[in-house]
Amino acid sequence: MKLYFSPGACSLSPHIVLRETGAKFDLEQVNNQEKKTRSGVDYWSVNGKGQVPVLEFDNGDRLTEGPVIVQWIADQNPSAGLIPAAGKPERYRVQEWLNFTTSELHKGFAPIFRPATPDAFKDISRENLGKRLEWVDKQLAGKQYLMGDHFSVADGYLFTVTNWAKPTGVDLTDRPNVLAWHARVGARPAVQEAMKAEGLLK
Ligand SMILES: N[C@@H](CCC(=O)N[C@@H](CS)C(=O)NCC(=O)O)C(=O)O
Repeated sequence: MKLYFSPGACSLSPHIVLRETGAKFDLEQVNNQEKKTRSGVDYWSVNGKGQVPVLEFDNGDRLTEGPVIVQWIADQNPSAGLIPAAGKPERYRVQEWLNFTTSELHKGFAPIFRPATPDAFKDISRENLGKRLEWVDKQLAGKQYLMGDHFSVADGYLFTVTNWAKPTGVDLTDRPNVLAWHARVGARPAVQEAMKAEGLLK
C-alpha cells in the first residue's frame, strides 16, 4: 500500500490510522501546488481530483476521500479497535463525527489558507468554525476521546483538522476540552510517529 500525502494536510488522518494499526505502507509526498509527487509523477494522473489523500493498493487500485480511507484501513485491522463493526450503533456515531468533521470543519478551514480569499470571508469562516468548535468542546466534556474511553478514526481526523486552528488564527483558548483532548491525541506514539515522518515534529 502507498499513501500519497502532503505534510500537515488532511492526509495526516489516514497516515495516523495506518500507524495506529501497525500496517505496512509506503509514503509518497505530493507537492500540492505543482501537482507533482516527490518521485516526479504528475499527480493529476494519480488522482483526477488533484487532492490528497490517496491510498494506492498493491494491485494499483486507488481509494480517495479521507473519511472513507480511514474506515477501510480500520476495517482491515479490527484488532486495533479503531472503529466499531458495521451495523453496530456506535459505527454510525463514528461516521457522524467523520461527516461533521469533513463538512463543517475541514472545508471551513480550507478558504482561510488560500491567499486569494477576501479577508471578510476569512473572518466569517473563523467565526463559523469558532461556533462549531464551541459545540465540540461541550461534547468532549468528561471524555478522553470522541467516542468515550477509546481512540477511534474520528479522533485522528478531528486532530488533523484542529491542527490548522493555530496557522489560520482560529482561537481555541476558550475551548479547554478541545485543547486537553488535542494534547492527549497528539501524545499518542502513532500520532507522534506520523507527524515526525511528515516533518511536522523533530
Ligand atoms: N474530499 C476530500 C478533500 C481532500 C482535500 O481537501 N485535500 C486537500 C488537502 S487537505 C488538497 O489536496 N487540496 C489541494 C487542492 O484541492 O488542490 C477528502 O476528504 O479526502
